[in-house]
Amino acid sequence: MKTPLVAAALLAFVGLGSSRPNHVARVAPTPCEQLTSLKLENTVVTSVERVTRGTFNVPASTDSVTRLPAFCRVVGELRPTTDSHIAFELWLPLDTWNGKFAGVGNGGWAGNISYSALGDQLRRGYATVSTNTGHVAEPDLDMAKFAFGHPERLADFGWRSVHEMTEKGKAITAAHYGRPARYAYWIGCSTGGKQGLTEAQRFPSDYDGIVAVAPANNWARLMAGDLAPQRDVATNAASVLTPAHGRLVNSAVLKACDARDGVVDSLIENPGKCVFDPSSLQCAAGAQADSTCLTAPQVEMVRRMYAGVKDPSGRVIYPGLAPGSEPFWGALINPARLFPIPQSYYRWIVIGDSTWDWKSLDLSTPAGYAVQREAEAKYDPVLAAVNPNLRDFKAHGGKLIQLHGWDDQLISPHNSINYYESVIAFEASAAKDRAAAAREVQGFFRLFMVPGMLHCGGGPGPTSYDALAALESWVERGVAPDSILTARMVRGAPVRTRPLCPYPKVATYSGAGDFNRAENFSCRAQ
Ligand SMILES: [Ca+2]
Repeated sequence: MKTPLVAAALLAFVGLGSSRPNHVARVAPTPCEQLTSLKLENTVVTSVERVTRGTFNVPASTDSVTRLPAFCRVVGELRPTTDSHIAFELWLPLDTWNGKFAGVGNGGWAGNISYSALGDQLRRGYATVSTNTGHVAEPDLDMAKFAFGHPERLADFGWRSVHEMTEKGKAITAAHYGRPARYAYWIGCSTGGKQGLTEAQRFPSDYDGIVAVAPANNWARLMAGDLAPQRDVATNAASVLTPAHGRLVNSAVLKACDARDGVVDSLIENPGKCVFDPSSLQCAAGAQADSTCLTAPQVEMVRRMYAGVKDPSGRVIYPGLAPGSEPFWGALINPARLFPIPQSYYRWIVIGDSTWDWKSLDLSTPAGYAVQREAEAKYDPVLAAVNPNLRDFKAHGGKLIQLHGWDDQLISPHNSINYYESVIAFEASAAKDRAAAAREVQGFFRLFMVPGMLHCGGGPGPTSYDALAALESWVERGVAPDSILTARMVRGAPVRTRPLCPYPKVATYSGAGDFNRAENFSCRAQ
């Protein structure tokens, strides 16, 4: 058997760092059935199968992934530490390979293979890989239980599993086709967006292009940002906002800010510039509180949602949600159905006590904030992806497209702006002026804010876009995205198109023509 030796040679070759080699190493392809015999460090290929075109039924689930081309399904486990059990799946197109490799991301605390995302990339012709990040998902408050007493599993989730699956996924891909992939791309949202930024920061030669949507990259502070408003409504019934109140506030916000962008279309192109005072909705003295006005505690709650979570000195430690997102706040502050991702984090990782009451953590007190600071110091090195130094990624030739919905109801859109600005500030600190630094960053990293988009997709705006196609053009043909076309689709047809603009530019109406057509907009700084 010479296959293992060939694989070892290829792994060494791929491991040199560049996924875009000048000399394509061609060796005899390894058929699907023989991929179990590959010898890869800390890796077991547990099964392979040829899957015929059509529908793939997700294991242990009623879900299915449809319209797939035929592929070789590689199932395996990565064991970089003695406590690591990182499941991965690599899907290799049998007849439709585009010569490229795509890693796909996870959501929340992960714990599952992202089958639907694998299907998306397989349909495009990619050899594509996903990992469960090293644990099997558990529900609700137990989502983060996997890390209790298992620091290596937390590291697998935090940064290691994606790098491992990428390295080994590339090696298996190269062995199967007899040559390495020409380009490698990352596509992920939320935790998947964080995973993409983690790769750019820690393993800058893993990917040539990264799409990072709504990244949960400022992890410890995001947990604080999502916990604090939940605590507010859980401990003070007077601050609860019903869906009717959400709609009430949204109507007033649109009245104040919709027309600011020159188009009355129920969309706010730049919520960062929207000035709205919720006290304008406060019930008149003596009036019956109902869904047509807000009580004083409700006004205060609306203010908190926009302002974000603050430390005891009043400094914002995680930004709030944007004007326009109010109808969707129930995802976070519905006391009947709270959002467990941060509660599970504090319970199992920060406090480490299954009997701990998450409502006892008041971040606005010195004692509560001390818990937060200690957790940041301990876990940001494992879980966060906030390093503004992307120079090695840039030197590798990497390109990064980050997107964030302005109506995101779970992760503040301002967090993406803050990260983007931090990368510019880092460059500017090297004795350059800010404008020059911004231009330099635009050469490899662009942020696109998406008006009317919720967390990872959907929402009232035009939210159907193809960021990967824009990234492919940038990486493979050097065409930087000056805008990305987005559409609102109704029954498969576009009813509104707009350009998404590289921040800080905003889609600006020309003043004439149909405002539902992108050609009547241009990207301009405001
Ligand atoms: Ca508007």
